[in-house]
Amino acid sequence: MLSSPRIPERNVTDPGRRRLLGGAIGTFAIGLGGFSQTALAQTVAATGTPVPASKPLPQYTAWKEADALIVHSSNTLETRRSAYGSGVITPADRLFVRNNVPPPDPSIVADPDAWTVAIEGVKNPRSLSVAELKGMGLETTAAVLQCSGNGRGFFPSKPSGTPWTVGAAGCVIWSGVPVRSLAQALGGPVEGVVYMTGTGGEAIPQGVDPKSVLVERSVPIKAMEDALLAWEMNGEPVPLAHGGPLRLVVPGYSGVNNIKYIKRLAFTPKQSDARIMESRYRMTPPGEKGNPNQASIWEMGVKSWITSPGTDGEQMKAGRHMIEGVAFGGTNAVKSVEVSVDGGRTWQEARLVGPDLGRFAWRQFALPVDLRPGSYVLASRATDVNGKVQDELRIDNSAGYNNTSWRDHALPVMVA
Ligand SMILES: Nc1nc2c(c(=O)[nH]1)N[C@H]1C(S)=C(S)[C@@H](COP(=O)(O)O)O[C@H]1N2
Ligand SMILES: [Mo]
Repeated sequence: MLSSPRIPERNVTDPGRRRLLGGAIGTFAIGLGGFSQTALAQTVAATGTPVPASKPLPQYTAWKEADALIVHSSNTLETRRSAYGSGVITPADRLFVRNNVPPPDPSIVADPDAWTVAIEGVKNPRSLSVAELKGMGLETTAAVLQCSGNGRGFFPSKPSGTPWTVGAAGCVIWSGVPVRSLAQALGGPVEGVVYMTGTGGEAIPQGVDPKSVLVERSVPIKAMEDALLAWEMNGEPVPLAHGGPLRLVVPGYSGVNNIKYIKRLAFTPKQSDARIMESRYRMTPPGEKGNPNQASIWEMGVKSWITSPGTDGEQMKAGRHMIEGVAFGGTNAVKSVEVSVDGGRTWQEARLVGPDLGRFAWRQFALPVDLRPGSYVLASRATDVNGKVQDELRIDNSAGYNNTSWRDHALPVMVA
């Protein structure tokens, strides 16, 4: 068997990994009461990589798999690095959650077809229900959903915000009406339109400046070609936590542009003046304030990381291991992925595994390696179809956005 160079399509039988998910992580999932200091200390001693603690799941995500997630706060849940599994799609119950403000009342998903969205900036503007949208076009797109702060936890400057490492990302399948079909059905965008602007359906608290809390983002109008108004995620109605009843999906664009519970979709000559657009989610140099002249967080860069083995403190034994991970290129497909076991001194080409779900999805990669006892630094580096190689180093910025550094995502492991 081992002499065969073929890589199995999946690596579901790795007993070490199963044990970890059922054992060590299970201990933390009981909640803070069940948190075992001894187990954590042992894990740290074995690998130097602590398994982060977690809080109980917030009510609107109670259906999720607690063992697979790190709950940072009621509005921020991260997928554990060891919980991505070997399949290309991230199951809904393991997918990260990020809300800038608390989500709307769960009653909005009781009758999804009744939700309405106002379409503006077209020749014939009007409000449409989800039931009506369902008759106007259908497309299914697999796309990586990634928070722009994913990888913030690797910034030595410790920017404020959730210190996500790799788990504010997933690859999900969206079904809905293409925005381009919708725009066409309403007479097309009016003259002078430059942006597509989506507005979230969260209630604005009384006495608060709406611009300071409104989740409203503008993306270049060209993004309309691939965008969807989606009512299904991974084959089920979009759950409240992920933007149901209706979500704007802008494939290849950073998470914040994918507006949940969308109430308004407008074709606009200018960018939104909401704070989340004007001064936040910008590549702001350290120490400076955000402003509209700095690059907005739009398209994602080429990026990859290893998901197994050796993640979340998993102990590794000498012998053959399948190095596995995920790689994506934002709006471009991934062409190849290289893997290193010596921190990037030497690289070997990995195999792309499993179905290719299109340029916005991620690819799984795998490389079998024989590891003798010792210490290693496992790293991966993706290249997209345009030849753009994943960055070695992060670009410093005040909020810790867009970390695509392969060095930051490298994984030190001890093999016994
Ligand atoms: N209406 C609305 N849409 C939103 C947000 C929000 O707070 N409200 N958060 C954004 C951010 S910052 C991210 S990373 C993604 C997270 O999507 P998820 O919670 O489905 O994983 O949703 C985006 N869309
Ligand atoms: Mo985000």
